[in-house]
Amino acid sequence: MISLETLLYLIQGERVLLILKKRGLGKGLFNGVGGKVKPGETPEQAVVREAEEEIGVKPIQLSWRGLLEFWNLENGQVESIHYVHVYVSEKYVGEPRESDEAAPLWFEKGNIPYDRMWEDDRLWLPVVLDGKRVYGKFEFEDWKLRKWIVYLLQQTG
Ligand code: 6OG
Repeated sequence: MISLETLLYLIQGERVLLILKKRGLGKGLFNGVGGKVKPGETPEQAVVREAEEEIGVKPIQLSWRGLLEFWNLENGQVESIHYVHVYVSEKYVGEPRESDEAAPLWFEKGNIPYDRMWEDDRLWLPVVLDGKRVYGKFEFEDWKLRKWIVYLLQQTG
């Protein structure tokens, strides 16, 4: 199964909004807002829809910050591949609120709870929060991170 997904980090000054996922993939972990891109949607449209659904906020300016590939292997076989477009937004309408899916919480950029997040996040999120763009490929075997590579993308314009 190959799926196209999104991740969004809302930023307010030195703070970042994470959500505690209450169900689905990554339940019990902090992550950005996001989910699968539906047929007919662009990743930007999907991430705006997910922000509205998960925390009741409408991003009005998105900055594309990277592409991540997550390869999940089980018993040596590729089970799923997730292509995830990453965005940050400093401008949005509404106040983050809890939903069935997610509980939002602000963190200082220097105090991100990496020990309660996916193992890959500490490898690329600091770079994104530093204003840069990344490409990363991460191979998980039985949900443990086994191999990874992260490139810093050249800034154009
Ligand atoms: P739903 O299936 O809940 O969308 N996602 C990951 N995020 C991180 N940081 N690391 C991973 O490594 C991830 N795998 C998936 C993408 C799943 C959400 O979880 C993200 C989506 O925002 C394994 O609709």
